[in-house]
Amino acid sequence: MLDLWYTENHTDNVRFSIKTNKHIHSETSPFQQIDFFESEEFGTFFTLDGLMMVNEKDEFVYHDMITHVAMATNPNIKKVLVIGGGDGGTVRELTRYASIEQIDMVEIDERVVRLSQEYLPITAGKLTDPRVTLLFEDGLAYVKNKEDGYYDLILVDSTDPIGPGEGLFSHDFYNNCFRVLTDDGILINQHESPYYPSYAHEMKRAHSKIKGLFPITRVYQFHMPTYPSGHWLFGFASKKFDPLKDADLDAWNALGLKTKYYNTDIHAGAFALPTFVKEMLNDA
Ligand code: AAT
Repeated sequence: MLDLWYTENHTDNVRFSIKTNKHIHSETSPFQQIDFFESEEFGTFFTLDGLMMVNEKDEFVYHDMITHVAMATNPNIKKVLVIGGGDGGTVRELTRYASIEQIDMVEIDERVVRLSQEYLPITAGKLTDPRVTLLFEDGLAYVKNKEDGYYDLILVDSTDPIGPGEGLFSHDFYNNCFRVLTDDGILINQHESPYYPSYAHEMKRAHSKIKGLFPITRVYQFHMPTYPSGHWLFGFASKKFDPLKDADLDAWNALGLKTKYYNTDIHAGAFALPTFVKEMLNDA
């Protein structure tokens, strides 16, 4: 029997491989190369331009952490914008909150959504929730044209800053996010990884831009087995709420949501960063 391995470069000197049973789908969309695979260890997974985006086994870590930290900080969030996130996992977690009234998802590549609906119903299953509006356009242009003070929460569930995701790491983009957020709005953004220098460089760049715009800026971490180094970060930027001082963790627990990674101990713990990460962020 032939061994079929999916391999991606995490750096020029480090590779990560997954044994696969099947290469289910491959196409080049107008924006990127899209591939879906089936594997024993990670179930179905898909890659964009040769980088792991989502798999059935560890997606809960990422989607819990992008969503619940902000939702526990401000339980009154009603209007949410998701940028990217075509697999639907972030939207799935948001739809669990009865209090959320509107979820707009702006994804540049409709093909990611349609293929996820076909092959990854585990993440895409809630994209048909009546509160969800799908918009297929560039998130950068979307926030540029949106009116001031509209969203309570923006979740930037984007690819890394290469290819179509590049603009979602620009000063212009973060500035427009600030503008379209309400006075107590929160922005969660892709913050890359502190470990390998090429990723740490992007982390610092993103952080320095956001630090100059929002009064409250924090970074929190989680364990993502299939992302480079397994050590991944999101940025928490906000106009009013501090994720540690202002979070109503008892109120979040009272909602009774069952989660597999996030809990209110993790909420506090995730903001405790290793010394080398703190130093890099202070320098940023
Ligand atoms: N839920 C985790 C999945 C992703 S995929 C990120 C999505 O961002 C992709 O579907 C991609 O098409 C979309 N995207 C990229 N650029 C833009 C843009 N400019 N506007 C709107 N959507 C965009 C995240 C994986 C993170 C991987 C970290 N290594």
